[in-house]
Amino acid sequence: MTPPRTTAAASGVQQFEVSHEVMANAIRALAMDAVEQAKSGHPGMPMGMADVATVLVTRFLKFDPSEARWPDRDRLVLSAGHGSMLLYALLYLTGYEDMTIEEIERFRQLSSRTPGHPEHGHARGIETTSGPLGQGLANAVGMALAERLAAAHFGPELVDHDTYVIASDGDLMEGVSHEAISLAGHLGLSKLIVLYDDNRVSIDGPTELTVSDDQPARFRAAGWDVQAIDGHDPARIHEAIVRARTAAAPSLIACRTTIAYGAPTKAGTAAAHGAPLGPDDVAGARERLGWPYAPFVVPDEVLAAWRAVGARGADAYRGWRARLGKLDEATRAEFERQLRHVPVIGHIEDRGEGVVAQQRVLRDDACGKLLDLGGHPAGSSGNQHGVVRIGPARRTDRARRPQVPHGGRSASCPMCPTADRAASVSVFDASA
Ligand SMILES: Cc1ncc(C[n+]2csc(CCOP(=O)(O)OP(=O)(O)O)c2C)c(N)n1
Ligand SMILES: [Mg+2]
Repeated sequence: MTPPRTTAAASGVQQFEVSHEVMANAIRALAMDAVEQAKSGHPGMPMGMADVATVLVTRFLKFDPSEARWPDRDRLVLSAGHGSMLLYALLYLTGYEDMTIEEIERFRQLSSRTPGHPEHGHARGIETTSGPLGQGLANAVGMALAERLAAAHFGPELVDHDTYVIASDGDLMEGVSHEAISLAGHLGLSKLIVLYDDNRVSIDGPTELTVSDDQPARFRAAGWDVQAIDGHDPARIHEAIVRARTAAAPSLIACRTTIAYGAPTKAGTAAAHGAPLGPDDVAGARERLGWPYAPFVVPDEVLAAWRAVGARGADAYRGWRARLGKLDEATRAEFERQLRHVPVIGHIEDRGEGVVAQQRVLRDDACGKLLDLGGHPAGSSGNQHGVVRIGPARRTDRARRPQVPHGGRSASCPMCPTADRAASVSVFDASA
């Protein structure tokens, strides 16, 4: 089959020469071929979510593969880490240097950049390690919160990005996701968008075997904006993301999909969750999807269309660099300090009783300086403001950890690494 040359979706938004369907099929083919070659992996999820991912990445995601750590890039977190080939295919197709076709061919092999579940640091573009279900979503809530805080400090010229999460049934079953969903709703993290692979299939069969939660209702109850769509309809996916990006609350888009979309016998079944499709279903999927190419071959025009998507972010990156360059020196230094997680050090005045400051500061007795905790130090409820009390310097060796009262934390100054010089510093609740 020759890939269709036109394309424009009903909404008139798609501008590429290769159709949405063909671009999504490139993801499906790479996923099924890589899993087949490795003789292990999860082809179903990438094949099911290929349409959603294609709409998101080709039309919305702000990123630049040659500047993978651009601080103001949109984050894309694959919480359903078992579907790692979805992410690896996207990184390869959009042109991240680390993710070559050879790495895709070495999926799940020792020392490859393409382990079974994504590992942060193995290849640029992998925002966080995921695999333990639920955690990616929780990490993403943290990322969205970090964006909110940084934007409040530095303004939208410098910090203005969205955090997208691809999550599966298993992610939403995990308790950790519940707490994270609750917090995101409470804080109104409106730039967080969860694309839920609502495929009604999990590891052992239909989800009805194990879970009866009304997931959209659960998110609604936590204050989220919720939509439910056909996850194979590009126009609906597009509309839903447009709405989610302007919603005043975090957004859940429940995308009804078919696991292993295109596979003749395994689509829609748990058999496609975590095992190769097998040669018959792979051949059948090639036929059904209209993808006649050999394993790991993405035709030049299809790859070029994907690479054009990757190249599109360079202008936005350059614009951001220019704005960064116009900052005054102190603001820029502070921005860079926060990016590098370097603590603030500064002298403080002891106001007697050992109570010296409220929130965000720690003093280390060994050097008499303040450490920036970057948050509420006592970690307690709103009416119990954290305060710092400077105690006598104590040894902080393994045998004798400093006593930390309920609601407190202790820390040593990173500038004073010698164990017997490092003072213990406790953070108490003011009300304690
Ligand atoms: C915390 C945690 N528990 C168990 C697993 C093992 N596990 C991997 S995938 C999966 C089921 C996932 O089902 P679903 O999320 O619906 O994915 P799909 O079959 O739709 O791809 C499980 C239980 C895991 N990865 N993490
Ligand atoms: Mg599922």
